[in-house]
Amino acid sequence: MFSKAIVRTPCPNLIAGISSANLGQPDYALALEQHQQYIKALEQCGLAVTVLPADNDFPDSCFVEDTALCTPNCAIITNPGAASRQGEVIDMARHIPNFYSAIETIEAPGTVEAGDIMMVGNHYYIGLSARTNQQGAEQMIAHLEKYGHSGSVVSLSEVLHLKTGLGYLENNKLLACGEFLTKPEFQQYTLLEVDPSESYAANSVWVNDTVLVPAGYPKTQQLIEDQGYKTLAVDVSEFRKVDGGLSCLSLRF
Ligand code: CIR
Repeated sequence: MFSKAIVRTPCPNLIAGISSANLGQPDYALALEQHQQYIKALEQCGLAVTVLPADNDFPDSCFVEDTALCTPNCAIITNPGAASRQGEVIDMARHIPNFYSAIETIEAPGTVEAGDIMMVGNHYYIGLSARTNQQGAEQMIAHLEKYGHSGSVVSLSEVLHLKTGLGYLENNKLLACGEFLTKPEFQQYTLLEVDPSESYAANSVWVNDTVLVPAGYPKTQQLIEDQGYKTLAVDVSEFRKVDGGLSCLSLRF
């Protein structure tokens, strides 16, 4: 179970966030409203949410998930692979000591964005992507092992981050689409196959027995409900325009 979350208010420069979506620029006012609803959803799931202020120097800074990995035993500040995002970790590193005493960092030439990391119990799958490299993953695994966790790498080629295409819903159930459906390391889980027309909804998030699902993906919402989960649909349409999803908008621990 999680008890806390950290989010960061989107900044006006969000409209200049890195994007491959081809969906136009986010509507900033609507993004702020959706962010408020997102915070409410986390609170409804029982989390105490710390809201960090907007930082207009970093267009993608509301996607806090990428800047740190928060485990039960330690926090690891990442080194994002996207050059425009590397400075985001400086401010995050100032806040993490409010929650953790055991803190590690990923150092160049290693890069990691924690959207590439999926927690399954005590084990952490680390996607090797355009943003997370082998050296970063190796540093991450060494840090995790120091604190009693384990980690392993997963290759990926079709999506931005590992959790763009995967969502672990606890109870051995794994929401997956595309390339992840056939990877040998995930065959031990009950795979819940996301329809390709709703691949964005693979980034749904388990939070204390409720699954947050992006609004507008009814097949995936039904698929998850059919497994006995309570769901909460949250509209993140403006974040999708800059390749962001539900998980990216918070650190949950
Ligand atoms: C980026 O490209 O870095 C942002 N526009 C989106 C980050 C999404 N984060 C995530 O999937 N964890």
